[in-house]
Amino acid sequence: MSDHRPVNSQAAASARTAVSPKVTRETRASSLFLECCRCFALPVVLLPLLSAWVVVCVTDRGAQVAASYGGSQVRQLASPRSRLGSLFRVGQNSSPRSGNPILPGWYADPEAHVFENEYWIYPTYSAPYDQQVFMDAFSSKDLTTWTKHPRVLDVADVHWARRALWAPSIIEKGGWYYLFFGANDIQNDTQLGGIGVARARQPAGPFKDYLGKPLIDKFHNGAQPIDQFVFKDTDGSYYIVYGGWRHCNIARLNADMTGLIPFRDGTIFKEITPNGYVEGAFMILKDGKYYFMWSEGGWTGPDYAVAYAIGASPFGPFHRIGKILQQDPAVATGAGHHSVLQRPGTNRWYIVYHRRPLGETDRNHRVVCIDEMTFDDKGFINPVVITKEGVPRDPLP
Ligand code: FUB
Repeated sequence: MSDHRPVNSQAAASARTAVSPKVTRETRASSLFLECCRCFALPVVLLPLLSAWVVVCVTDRGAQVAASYGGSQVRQLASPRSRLGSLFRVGQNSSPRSGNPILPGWYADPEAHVFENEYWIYPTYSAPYDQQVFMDAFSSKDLTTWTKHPRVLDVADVHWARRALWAPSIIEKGGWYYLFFGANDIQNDTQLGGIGVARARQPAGPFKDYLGKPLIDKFHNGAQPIDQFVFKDTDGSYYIVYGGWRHCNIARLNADMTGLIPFRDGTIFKEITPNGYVEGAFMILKDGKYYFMWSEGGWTGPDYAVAYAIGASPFGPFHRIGKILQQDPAVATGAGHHSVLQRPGTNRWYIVYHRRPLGETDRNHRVVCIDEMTFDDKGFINPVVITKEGVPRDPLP
């Protein structure tokens, strides 16, 4: 075992003078070698460590730059350090989403509104025609949690309606909510049925038959009297746009919603059918332009879809621009018969529509979904991306 106790310098000096010159030369050489090793060892060991540190820093910075363009997904993949930060931020900032479908059960043809500071959806109960004898409504404060209002309309309160209650459209005027509905799926002018009106003091109903008979009970211009959409124009006029069997008409409603006012040329129904139109008419007015939308294809199949046109007035002419909503084989099929909702006071637009779960063969299995709808900088509607996640929570005050 060697002794490492310190020695005094005098003893050390006499010890040095006691050794031979050869030994001294060897000793000097070996201590020179050791000195060199000390000098070079430090960089040799430190250099790789230093390089590794530089690489980590540069990679992390690159990841941060990428993240600012590409979002947290890029950042998560690029750097473990960033991944922690990103997960934390997502957890902190993300709101719950609506998910899709947003309503429980089988429903179709949803019309969405904001009434009395709540979101409302009025859909068709999707079932065999003889079971479609009522309508439910749904309300929400934030698009994610929905309250069901059962049987806001029931055929028991509409003596001429007995089945196929379809595609509600609703407007508020003068403290009344007017709910327009299709009933009976008439196939010709001898059958009783068509488009009726019911009204209530609250959006949750109960809605009672207003006219005691249908508002439109015949085929005009080939249009089956179903699938109505009612809206107020900028001059205060109210219009009904409607029609099945590949024809679409527009007519003007009178002030108390009890009848239709002839146009200047004496006609009551003007056909505005665009190319490809099948049913499910809907219209919005944005930046002075009338966006007319409709459903194409067959509602029982996967190809059901929504297309649109833009016109300078509610009468068009409407030239088909293209599809905005359709199936995505990875998400759902038969996406169609929609409505559009603008979050009041914002530029956020939502499309509310029905679609069919993947692999579903029952023609009535339709579910109500919501996704974002956006416009490009020229005002055209961007194709909707249908999702399973739906939209973020969007609370009303
Ligand atoms: O839901 C009944 C009918 O199916 C609607 O009237 C059509 O538009 C189609 O969605």
